[in-house]
Amino acid sequence: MSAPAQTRASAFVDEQRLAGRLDAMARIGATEKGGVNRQALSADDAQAQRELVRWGEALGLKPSVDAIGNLFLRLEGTDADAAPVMSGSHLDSQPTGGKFDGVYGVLAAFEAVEAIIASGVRPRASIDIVAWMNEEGSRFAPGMMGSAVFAGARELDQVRAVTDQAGVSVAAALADVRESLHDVPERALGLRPAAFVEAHIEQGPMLEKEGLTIGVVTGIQGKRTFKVRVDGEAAHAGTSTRAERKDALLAAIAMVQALADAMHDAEDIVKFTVGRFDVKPSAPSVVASSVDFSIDLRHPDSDTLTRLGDRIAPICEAHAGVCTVQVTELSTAMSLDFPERMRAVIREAAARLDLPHRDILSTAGHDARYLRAVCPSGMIFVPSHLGLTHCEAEFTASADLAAGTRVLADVLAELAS
Ligand code: HGY
Ligand code: MN
Ligand code: MN
Repeated sequence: MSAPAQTRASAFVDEQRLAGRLDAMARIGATEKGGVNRQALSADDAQAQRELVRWGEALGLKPSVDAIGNLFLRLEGTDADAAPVMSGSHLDSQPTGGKFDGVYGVLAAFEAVEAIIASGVRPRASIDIVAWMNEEGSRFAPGMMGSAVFAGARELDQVRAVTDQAGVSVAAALADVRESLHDVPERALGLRPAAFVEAHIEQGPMLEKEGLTIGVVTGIQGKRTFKVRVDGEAAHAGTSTRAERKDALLAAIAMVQALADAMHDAEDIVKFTVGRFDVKPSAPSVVASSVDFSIDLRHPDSDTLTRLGDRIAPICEAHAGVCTVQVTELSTAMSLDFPERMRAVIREAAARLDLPHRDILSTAGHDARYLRAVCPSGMIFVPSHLGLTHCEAEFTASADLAAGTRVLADVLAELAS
């Protein structure tokens, strides 16, 4: 029997307070066009984490960080032995990211906990608000490093050794961020939560198109990421003949075109993206000596994802010509479903609040992917205007953000009771 409406935590969610915190975070790493560039383990990321810790301590929450840079704020429950319920997302953004991707889930969890405190209900299990390290994977690839190491899906030292394009390692960047959070105690890796719930913007047009407020996320489509290195030979643009050239750029272009043709499906379900394409030495009068490019391949059907992903290396090799090519798979994540029990808790909370909702598959990736392997997990979506995301025009109405937070507050209160 759930609590009557007037005492439910959702009744204490404050839309303006949430909007104020989102605006404050949006100022950290703000871009000129109204978005954010707050990449993982940057000074802006550190500043956002410090701000979150400051807000948390003002609320009496206990901050901690783990060895891979995940940040936690704990509301102590009455039963210290009970596994905590966790909720959150990520503070890091894409280089020209929006003001809501990730940070909404962290601040919705924060607002939900503040509402639970205001409701006067002391949860039995502790509730941990979490900001996962490097979900986006733009500075350090692949993404979701924090949640993957937390869940034991990636090895700590292997992740700490990854470097960005300037040659800075995760370990070195982590040390800088840790320094700025030097007064925050460390917690051990390997803790297993009782449950995890992530609120997130849909990053697609469906909820808005159908006039709905809440998405009960059924699962996440599969994703495989690769990096491709094409090596040729630098040569003079005026003196070297076509016959003697080893032009890495022309070989890489042939590979990308052949891959795009192979991944093309009439139903437009396959998502094939080359987002990064770095030419060296990138000089107008020098034939390209090397090209590094990224591949992000996604599909809801795991067999199709496997079949298409396995074609990538052979296609690159077949179009290398006189150059050489090396294809490295960075991450392999098959499609997954969230447990029906978690979907039901979210669906019932939305229904109790009279919020129009539907089941929805996530075509974007989220940290909940890794938590799903270690505890019952679920996700709550709110609409994205025109589905715009991973761009500065990303927008979600304040009332929708608050509605998703109300659902989250009741779900967390129920799971932690
Ligand atoms: O790429 C993704 O799906 C996530 O938004 N980082
Ligand atoms: Mn995200
Ligand atoms: Mn994202």
